[in-house]
Amino acid sequence: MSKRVTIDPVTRIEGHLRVDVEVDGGRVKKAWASGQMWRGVENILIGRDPRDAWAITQRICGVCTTVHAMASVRAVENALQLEIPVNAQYIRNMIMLAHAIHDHIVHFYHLSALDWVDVVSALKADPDKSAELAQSLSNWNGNSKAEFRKVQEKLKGFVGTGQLGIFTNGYWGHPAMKLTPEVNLLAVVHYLQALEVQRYANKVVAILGSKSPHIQNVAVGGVANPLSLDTQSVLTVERLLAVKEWMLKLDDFVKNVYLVDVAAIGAFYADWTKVGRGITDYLCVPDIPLDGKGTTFALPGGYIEGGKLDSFKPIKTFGDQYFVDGVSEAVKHSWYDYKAGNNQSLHPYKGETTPNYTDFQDDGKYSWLKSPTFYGKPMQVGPLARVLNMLAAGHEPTKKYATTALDLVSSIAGTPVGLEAMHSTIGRHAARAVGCAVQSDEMLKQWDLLVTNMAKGDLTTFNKPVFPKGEQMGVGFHEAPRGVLSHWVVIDSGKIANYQCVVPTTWNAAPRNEKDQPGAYEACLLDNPVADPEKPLEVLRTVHSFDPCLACAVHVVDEEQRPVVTVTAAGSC
Ligand code: NFE
Ligand code: MG
Repeated sequence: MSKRVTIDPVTRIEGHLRVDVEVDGGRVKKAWASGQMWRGVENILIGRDPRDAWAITQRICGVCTTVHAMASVRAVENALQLEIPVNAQYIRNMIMLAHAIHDHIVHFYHLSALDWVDVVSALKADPDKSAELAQSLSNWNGNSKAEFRKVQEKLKGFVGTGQLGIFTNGYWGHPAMKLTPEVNLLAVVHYLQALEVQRYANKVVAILGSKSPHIQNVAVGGVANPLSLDTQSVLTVERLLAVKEWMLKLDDFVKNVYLVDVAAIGAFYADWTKVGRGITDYLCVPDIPLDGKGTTFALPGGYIEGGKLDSFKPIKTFGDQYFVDGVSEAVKHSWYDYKAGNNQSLHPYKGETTPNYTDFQDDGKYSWLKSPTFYGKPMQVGPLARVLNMLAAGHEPTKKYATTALDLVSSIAGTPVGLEAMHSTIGRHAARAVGCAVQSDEMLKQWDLLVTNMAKGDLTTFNKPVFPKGEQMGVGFHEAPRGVLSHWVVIDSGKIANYQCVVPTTWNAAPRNEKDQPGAYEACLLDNPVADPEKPLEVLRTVHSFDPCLACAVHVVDEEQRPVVTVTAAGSC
C-alpha cells in the first residue's frame, strides 16, 4: 500500500522547502517539491535606479551572498554594453571563487555529511585506527592520532551530558547508515576542522569585498577597490599577500581533505551511484571572465542533452544568444498567474510576478517556485552539470580532478567506477568536490593575473556607466555554487522597467512545468529507496545532494504583507 510522506520543513538547507513523496514497496513512486516561503525582491526593483539593483538583489540570500550582486551588475552592464576593467574582473572572480569554495565545504561537511555519517557510531571507533586510515588516504596535517583522540573525547563529552549539541536530531543508527565507526570518526574530525577552515574563504571575500556576508565593493562598471602598490589605506600588495596565504590554506583542505573524504565516503556508498539520476539534461554557464567584455572564460559552460558529453553545445559569451533565447518560466503549478493564461511559459524579459495562492494542490498549484525551462525542457543545473559540461568542453583541470576522484573511489571500492556513476545522488557530491578543486586552482591563478597586471602599472577598476534614453535589455549570468543564475533587466530611460531572477534552486526545485514535466528534485527522487517512511533519510540524501536554497528560489513580495501560509516544523532531522 502506498504511503504519503511529507517533510516540512526540510532542514540543513537555506529557506523553506517542503518535499512530499509517495512510497510504495520501499521506493518513491511520485514526488513533489514545494517552495513554502513568500518573500521578495523582483517587484520592489521596478522603477529604481539600475545601479542600485545589485545591493538590493544581493539580499535575496544570506548563503550565496555574493552571487546576486554579480549577476545583477552583469545584467546592467550587458544592457549598456559596458566593458569593465580586467582588474575588476579579477577581483570579482576571486570573490566568486572564494565564496563558491566556502559554500561547497560548508555544504558537504555541515549540511549534508550527516546524512551519510553516523556521529553516534564514531564513539565506538578506535581513534588510532581511524587516524591511520586517514593518513593512508592523505597527508593532511590534521590527521594525527592525538587529534582523532581529542575529537572523540569531545564527542563523548557531548553525549555524557545527554545532549549532542550541534549533532542533535540526526537519524543516528538508521539502517541506511553504512560506514564503519572508524570512517564515521574520520568524518566527524574533518567536520570540526572544516568549521575552522571555512573562515579563510570568508576572510578572502571580506578583504576583497569589504564585508562578508554581503559584499559592498561591486558597482555597475567595475569594483570600488582602489588599487595601490604602496598606500596603506587601500588594497595593497601586503593585503593581497595575506589573501594569498588564506587561499593556500583553503587549497590544502580542498585537495587533501574534502576531495579525499568525498571519494572515500562515496566508495563506501557505491549503491548510491544508482540512485537519484533523474534529469540528465544539464545546463551550466561559462564563468570567470578573462577580459573586460566577457568573451573568454577560464571555466567553460554549455548544455548537454541526455547525459551525452558529445551532445555538448557551448555557451560562449556574456549575452550569448543561444542562452538568451532558450530560457523561459512557467507557472501552471506555481502560486502565480500570467495575464495571458497559465498554460504558457514566459521569457524573463517579459516575465510576470503576480501571486495567486491556492493551498497545496497535488495536481494543481503547489509551490512558490516558477518552472524554468531551456528550449522547453526542465534542466538539472549545479555542480554535476558544471563538471560534465567542463569535461565535454575538454577543460584539462576538470579532467585531472575528475580522474583523481574516480581513481580514488575505484581503489577504495575495489572495483572500477567510471563517469557514468556521476549521474546520481552521490555523484552530485563528487562533482561538487571536483569542481571545488578546479575553482581553488583558478582562484590562485586569478590572484596571479591581478598582481601581474598591477605590476604593469594598470590600477584601473571602474568605468563609469552612462544611461541612454529609451529601452535597453540585458542579462547577467553567473555559474553560482548551486548552478546557473541569471538576472534579466529591462531599463527604460535610466529606470528599471522589469527585473527577473532565474535562480539555480528554481531550476532544480521547480514544480511540474506547463507540460506537467517534473523538476529535477522531483525527477531525481523517483525510485529512491525508503527503508522506513517514519525516518525518510534517503529522501533527504537526494534532496540535500542539490544543496537547496529556497531563499534564492522564491523572491517575490506581498506588498500588503498578509499572512499567506503557516509552516509547522515537524518530522525532519
Ligand atoms: Ni541562496 Fe543561490 C546559489 C543563487 S540558489 S544559494 O548558489 O543564486 O540556488
Ligand atoms: Mg524569479
